[in-house]
Amino acid sequence: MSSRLRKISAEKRSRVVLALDYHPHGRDPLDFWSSLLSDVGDLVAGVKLGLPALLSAGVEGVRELVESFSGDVYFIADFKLADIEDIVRSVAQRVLSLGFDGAILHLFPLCYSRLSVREGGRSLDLYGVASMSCSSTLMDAHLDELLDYAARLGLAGVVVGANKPGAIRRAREKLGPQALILSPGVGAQGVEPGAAIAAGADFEIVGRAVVASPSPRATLEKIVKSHPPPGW
Ligand code: 3DU
Repeated sequence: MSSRLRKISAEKRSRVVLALDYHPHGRDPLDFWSSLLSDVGDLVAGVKLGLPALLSAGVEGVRELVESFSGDVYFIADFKLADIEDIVRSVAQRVLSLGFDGAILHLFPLCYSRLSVREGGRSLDLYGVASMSCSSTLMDAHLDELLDYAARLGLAGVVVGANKPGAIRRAREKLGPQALILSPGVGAQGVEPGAAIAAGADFEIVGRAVVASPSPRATLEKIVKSHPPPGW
């Protein structure tokens, strides 16, 4: 369970996790994402950075972005880790050192038994990918097993595609109210804002619909308004 993500979400009354993958051609990515967050940071509870951000801004660029905004934004590293436990743990440890609050890993390897990662007084929240927004994946046939595994590992939550409301409902049924369900696929991938929350997700992950919008703030305001206010 992530109390920090819920706390920030309640303060800002936002259920949006902004995915920073895209930057306009010719713009310095760090500069673009920093000015975007200065403009819309009050409307987002979390920010998700993955390989696109790491490869374009570099490790030091990512560290700088996280350091600059982590006071009131919850940062999730989305490297969709899928490896043996020792490697996943050592990457997660470095992700925590970079200042991230949470990290996303794949569940399908079934390689893990104890993944908790701490440093000083901080610990990393882990989210497992239980279902993807691609129309059909091998994971779909194993949803229950992936959810059971996430529960056994005591993860903070799971990622479930916003276009799969049945999978979101199933995740909620199996994991209970404390687990956080993060749903990508809203906007650019075709799912209407609010649909995943209506099915039982806690947060909608939105990337290009906001980041590539000519008016990101107005777009985000509309998305935030489409959500019921956080009840935590
Ligand atoms: O399509 P968007 O631009 O809103 O970005 C969606 C983000 O969510 C992007 O970072 C992608 O890597 C992530 N994601 C999915 O889109 C679908 C999944 O099943 C898992 C993660």
